Amino acid sequence: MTVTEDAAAVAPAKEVGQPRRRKEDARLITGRTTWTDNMVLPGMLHLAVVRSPVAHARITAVDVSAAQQAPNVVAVFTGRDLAEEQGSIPCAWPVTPDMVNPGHPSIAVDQVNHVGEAVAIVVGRSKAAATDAVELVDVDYDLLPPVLDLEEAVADGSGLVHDQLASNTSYHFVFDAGDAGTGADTEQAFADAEVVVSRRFVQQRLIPAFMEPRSVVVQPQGENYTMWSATQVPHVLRVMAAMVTGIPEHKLRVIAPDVGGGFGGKLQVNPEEILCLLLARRLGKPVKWTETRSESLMAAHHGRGQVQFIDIASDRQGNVKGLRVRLLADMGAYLRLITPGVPALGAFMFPGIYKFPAYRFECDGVFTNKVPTDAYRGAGRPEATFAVERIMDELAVELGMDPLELRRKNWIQADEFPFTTVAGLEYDSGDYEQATREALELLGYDELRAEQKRRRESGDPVQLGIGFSTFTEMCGLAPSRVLGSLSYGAGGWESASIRMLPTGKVEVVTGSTPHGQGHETAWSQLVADQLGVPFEDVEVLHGDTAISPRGMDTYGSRSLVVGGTAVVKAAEKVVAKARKVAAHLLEASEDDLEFADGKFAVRGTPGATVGIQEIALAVFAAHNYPEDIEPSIDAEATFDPVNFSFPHGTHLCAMEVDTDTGMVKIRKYACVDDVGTIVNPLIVEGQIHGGLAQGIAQALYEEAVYDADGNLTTGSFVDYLVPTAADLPHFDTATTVHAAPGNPIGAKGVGEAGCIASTPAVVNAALDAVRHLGVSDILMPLTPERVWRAIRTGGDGG
Ligand code: MCN
Repeated sequence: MTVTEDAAAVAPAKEVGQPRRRKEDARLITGRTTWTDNMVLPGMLHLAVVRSPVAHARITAVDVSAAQQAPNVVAVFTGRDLAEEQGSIPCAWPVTPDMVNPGHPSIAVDQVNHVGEAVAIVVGRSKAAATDAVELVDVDYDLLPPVLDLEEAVADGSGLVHDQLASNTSYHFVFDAGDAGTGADTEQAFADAEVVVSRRFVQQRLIPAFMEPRSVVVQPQGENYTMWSATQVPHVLRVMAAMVTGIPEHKLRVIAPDVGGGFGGKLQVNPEEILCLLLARRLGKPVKWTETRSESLMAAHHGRGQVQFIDIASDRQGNVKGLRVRLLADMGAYLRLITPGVPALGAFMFPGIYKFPAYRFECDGVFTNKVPTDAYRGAGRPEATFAVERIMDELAVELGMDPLELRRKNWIQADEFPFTTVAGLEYDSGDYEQATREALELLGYDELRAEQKRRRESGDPVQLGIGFSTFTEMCGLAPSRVLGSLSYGAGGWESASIRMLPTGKVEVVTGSTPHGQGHETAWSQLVADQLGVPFEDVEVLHGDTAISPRGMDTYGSRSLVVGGTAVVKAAEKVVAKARKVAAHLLEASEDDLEFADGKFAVRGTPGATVGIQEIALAVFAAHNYPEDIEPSIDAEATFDPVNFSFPHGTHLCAMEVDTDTGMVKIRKYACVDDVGTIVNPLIVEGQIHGGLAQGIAQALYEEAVYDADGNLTTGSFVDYLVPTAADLPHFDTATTVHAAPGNPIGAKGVGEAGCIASTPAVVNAALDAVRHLGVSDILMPLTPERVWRAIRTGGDGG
């Protein structure tokens, strides 16, 4: 992969780099917008879903007669009723040619495979009527033993989730650097190594827990359908929904209005979206569905869910020689949009920032009787970062080395970029040493180490630990030719168009679909600089397939790097077109024109100027433009990156552990991230804070827990512990800037960085505090009970 892009094309930054407050926030936080559930359409019907209370069973009978008789119920359907038309929820990422996909009906037909799976649907004239009638649907189940544990699911003699399949394994994916030609033979490296450290880590299941629950409204108008959905991916959804339902794509418009968070959880084609479309077609009426919070926790896809077996090889001086990873990845009961691709994406990130000469990765995608997993902030990369940053600490302990010195010895040096890793990725730019130096200072490292020593020596019941995480990630998804070779339905390009309106105001249409990331503000900053127009004169339109017909949507921290670059490129074309009109109006040659601050000026002729905003009016109203251009100052551009972008950073956590009670408290958290050129530092800081909250939550608070029957016992926010601001420490954040060479802005993604980096820093800190008490691992989340037990028993607290 080669990285080339002309950085000179970008206009001087005036807006870019400013901590502009987000222009979208006023309407978002004062409720002056239309969320999907606010939509009320004439004659609208409401959908409620009958969900399975059991994890694994054959459906022997579904009696809907009482529900059908209930007041204000219009219709009740079972999976069998819709068997002909419901198709299968698509999976767009076949990670191996022989991947097994059992298919995923929107409503179960013969068998249910997880608690919360739809078994019937009720359509009512009101939400209350539909919801009440759900209680009247009588389903008989013939129970089957649930398959819940990943390691048991792949053991000989395990029961099967799908009994028509030969095993619970959907696919076996291997990346071997020796075979790929990107590294040495891994088995040999391990055979020759002086030191080998092996560990088993568990990535618990997490729930994306977005603030706005999933919600969808479909309006039929003759043969045409408009779907409003709280989705991250209106463009992808339109293509997939057309394929599943047979509704022609050009008859289907998908709108993602303002969306209250997604975190990967709304990167999906949901059964309920398909069902609303099918019902609107059958019944000829608008249909709405909005989930309750407990439905969301139970039936929206989960994230993570891996057991990781990881081996690291090294010599006695701490020069790493090889890395070997074997993963069991929990797919849940079905493959959803990119379920199998999530661990496969992580495959390329396990080597982290280190120069491993040999690397082998193997992953089994495993079915269990739980709700499917899929993308959750970081998708594969937090899991990989956790494993490598944890095992580096374990190796340091084994070698009796300082964990930072071990990292320093092995990480890629600043003068080695671009660097091709053993996993075959070309890291673009950065300076790990600089970020680490600044993070140590920000944390007050030396003082905290001294305090740790004092507490250790005095036998203080509250011990202090310091944890490291030095990370990079592949984001800015993605070069189409890389992504296209791995999946279908998703390329990595993004499109934008810009039109100057007659009064000089500017409409920017983007294919990215913000759901909390502030694109309206950041894109306005980019355009204001490029066109030299006021920030306030720019309006950014998005999330509607009729308004922005071409788009690949928002995930994988791709929007600025890919979508923002498309905006910059469209702006360049707008300026080029306006230049022709300016030359015509000023009766000058295009070559004699300079463009700065929104004005074209004739070089050497003071006073001969015309503004780009005036040009728009001249073209519209005065028909004053050269013959060889069309009468509009607009342009469209698509950008397809040649490489991923690789933000990096060093995160440090100082943690107090009360050895009497097992309570942990983050004493200080400092991080220095490098996300290349920063468009809006306020947004970037907010993104890092949000990511940190989620990464710390994985380490300390959140876990989707199932009981022995496969019931989700964390089915409400009383049990699923999403931290509030009060549970989190102050974050000391800073940035270094090493521009990305792969896009003209020089930006790298930031949307997932905090989430990827923070989890291992927190766990490493806790272990650093209690390792002298014989603790070498604690299962996440680090609840007081687990920490206490690990201290008492020396196990992992489980
Ligand atoms: N930005 C910047 N300078 C940079 C990098 C980014 O100013 N060098 C700004 C961008 O202009 C954009 C924001 O930071 O306004 C995030 O940009 P980017 O890193 O490109 O990420 P995306 O916009 O593609 O957002 C996706 C990312 C992901 S993958 C998840 S998950 C996530 C996240 O964003 N989900 C979120 N942040 C979220 N924030 C909110 N509020 N809600 C979610 O659901």
